[in-house]
Amino acid sequence: MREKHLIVCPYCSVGCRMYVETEDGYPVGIEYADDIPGIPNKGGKLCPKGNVAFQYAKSEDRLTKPLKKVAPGKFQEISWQEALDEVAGQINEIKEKHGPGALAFLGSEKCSVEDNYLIQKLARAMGSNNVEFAGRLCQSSNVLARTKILGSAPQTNPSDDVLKSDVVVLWGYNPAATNPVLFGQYIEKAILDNGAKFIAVDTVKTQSNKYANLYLQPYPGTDLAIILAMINYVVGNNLYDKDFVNKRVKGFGELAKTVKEYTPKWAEKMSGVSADLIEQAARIFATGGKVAVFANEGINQHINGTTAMMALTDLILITGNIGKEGVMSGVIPGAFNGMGASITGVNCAQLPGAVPVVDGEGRRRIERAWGLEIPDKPGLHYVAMFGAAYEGSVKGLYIMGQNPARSLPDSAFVEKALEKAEFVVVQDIFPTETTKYADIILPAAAWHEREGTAISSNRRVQWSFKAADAPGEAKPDWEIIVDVAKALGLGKYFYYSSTDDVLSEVNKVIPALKGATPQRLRDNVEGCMFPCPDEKSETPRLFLNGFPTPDGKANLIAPKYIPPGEVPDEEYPFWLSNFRLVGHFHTGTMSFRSKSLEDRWPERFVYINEQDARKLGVDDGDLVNIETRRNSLTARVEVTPHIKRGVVSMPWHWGFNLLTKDAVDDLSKIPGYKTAACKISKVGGDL
Ligand SMILES: Nc1nc2c(c(=O)[nH]1)N[C@H]1C(S)=C(S)[C@@H](COP(=O)(O)OP(=O)(O)OC[C@H]3O[C@@H](n4cnc5c(=O)[nH]c(N)nc54)[C@H](O)[C@@H]3O)O[C@H]1N2
Ligand SMILES: Nc1nc2c(c(=O)[nH]1)N[C@H]1C(S)=C(S)[C@@H](COP(=O)(O)OP(=O)(O)OC[C@H]3O[C@@H](n4cnc5c(=O)[nH]c(N)nc54)[C@H](O)[C@@H]3O)O[C@H]1N2
Ligand code: SF4
Ligand SMILES: [Mo]
Repeated sequence: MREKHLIVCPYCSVGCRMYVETEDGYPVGIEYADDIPGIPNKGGKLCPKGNVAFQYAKSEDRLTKPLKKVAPGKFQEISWQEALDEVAGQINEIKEKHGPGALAFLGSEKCSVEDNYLIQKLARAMGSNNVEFAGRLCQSSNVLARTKILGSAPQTNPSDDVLKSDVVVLWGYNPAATNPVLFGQYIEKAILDNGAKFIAVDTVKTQSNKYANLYLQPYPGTDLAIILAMINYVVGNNLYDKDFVNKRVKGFGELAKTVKEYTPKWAEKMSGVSADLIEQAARIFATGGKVAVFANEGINQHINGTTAMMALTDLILITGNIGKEGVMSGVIPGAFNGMGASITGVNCAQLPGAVPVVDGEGRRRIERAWGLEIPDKPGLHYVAMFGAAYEGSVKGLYIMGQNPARSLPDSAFVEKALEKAEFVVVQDIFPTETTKYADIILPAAAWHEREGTAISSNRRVQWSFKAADAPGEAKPDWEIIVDVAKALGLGKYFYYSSTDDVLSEVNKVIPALKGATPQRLRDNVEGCMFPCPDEKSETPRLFLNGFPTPDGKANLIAPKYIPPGEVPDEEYPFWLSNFRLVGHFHTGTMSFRSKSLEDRWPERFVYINEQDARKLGVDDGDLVNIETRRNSLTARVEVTPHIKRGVVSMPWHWGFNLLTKDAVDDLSKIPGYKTAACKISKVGGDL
């Protein structure tokens, strides 16, 4: 029998919808969801990954039974009962011997709202705030910057507001590759059809940036200098929005004083972008009309990422580009449920609904709802968990839907930390570089094999329906967590027998999701934009009547310049950065298993500027060794005019994090992934 089932795309955060066609319960194809108004991909458009949205899950090496490590690298199938007994026994023992702080948990942007809500509740029920997900590696800089200044972090306006913008800014963001349907449906149309002015800032001249009116190409990690100089120019030339500043923001005087020294000429020296271009960009930003700003990993993932995002938020505020129709800014969680994992409190310092762990009143409200005590001190952030595992204070790791052995910086160190941990549980759909270190592996159902909620980067809460059965004994993540909790003796708090039960509790605990009920989401497949205070309403635009701060005003922060993390020197003379390809996703566990993607994007490469290539004596297709202070990797050369002299950049999907340094931003604790210093030498052989 042929059927079709509506799912949310399991890749990026645009939240596109598609039907999975099944024949006798087996997925056979994707059909466009062109009959649903209101969804991000209305009209049915999909990108190369969306077109093969379930292909990875049909791979023959899916995990189908619980596995137990019997010798290094050797695993044996065991029953679910044995697995649950083993997991609960070890976790309880670690807690008894070493206290709850010796346990650490990871949730995932690859799992549903329900799964993530439960993993953080499990951590807290065990007495530990050590619970994180890749949001720390991804958006934490912008989240912190905007929370401090505006009181709220998510994207401000619906995506189609971009069609009403006069200026579009893409800053360290390549949506043609990373959020392709958002790019095609809205950003490209705003630029090409509506004639919006377009400013792009990126270390690589990408596909997204080809129509830019102004293209700024900084050295990695120097964006902060450019933003400070733009503020300097806007303030110095009286181009700021006085009315908006008077009515809606505080701290202008201090900001104006601080940026005085950060002139465009100074920023030219720091960033390698001419003062003239910086001034032009500032003028357009301040006087060009309504501005839509999309800023992402090119700014976030630096040790000065939070400060740069604070400066950018200041610039948006003093030019009055927030709190109205036709503008846009805010965090862009990257993976399909990054927003959902974030709002459910998979965060060592935040409880569900972005309640700080240290907010006594907020914490007690959640404690009452759960009937559990929550530790009142923040736990360990993502990178610190692995440092603690290495030095021995974290002994038990429960990892759901993360591949830290490849996604964290300095992978060789992370692998040592995983090896040292006493007990590691990994709940995944495939064997990965991380499962190698697991003591117990729990097989999970893939996204289209279960139902659940996902939230797009545009705050759209959507229901995804079950399309097919999971292979073997694999189970939905939420069900596994409930079974583990029961085995740990926490059954009273984990009473759920369906995803509806979990989402109903989420509706009660997180005010912004109160009205996103299971019934509403099932009946209205276009979903709703949170905050949804009740079942009838949603909030397309934020801050129309003030900011969620005590007095309703935004608090400008006066940022000081912080240089990039690792800069070139005589021994390591090149700047090294990295980016994503449209055809691959993160550490590749999914996209490498999709034949059509793997065929088109087969291997690691490095962009090298034409003049550098000549000096190094390398040509297109040659192999080079890229070496940093941590490690080295071989990559195929792609000579290009689209990167600055002295800078090289690579996609990070193929083991790139061997090269990166584990230094983090002091404020947000995001790793400074996007800068390193390297040396390059030509090599023979093959990849
Ligand atoms: N195809 C695909 N799509 C994805 C993902 C994926 O892995 N593959 N991942 C998803 C996730 S989780 C995320 S977070 C998003 C990320 O989405 P993006 O932020 O678009 O991702 P990146 O390509 O890592 O970085 C964006 C751009 O920053 C540039 N850049 C690097 N260093 C600097 C710098 O110092 N300054 C400036 N100005 N630019 C710099 C890079 O050249 C790149 O073009 O993508 C999501 N979508
Ligand atoms: N150098 C460098 N490193 C980076 C970045 C960068 O730009 N440069 N970006 C960072 C960013 S933004 C991010 S978001 C992180 C991503 O870091 P990770 O989230 O660790 O990376 P993924 O490869 O997406 O790993 C997700 C895991 O979930 C599994 N999975 C998929 N579906 C399911 C499911 O339904 N259930 C379960 N249980 N598991 C599932 C996959 O098999 C995979 O093992 O990487 C970070 N690392
Ligand atoms: S743009 Fe993102 S959500 Fe849409 S089909 Fe592509 S990967 Fe999926
Ligand atoms: Mo991300």
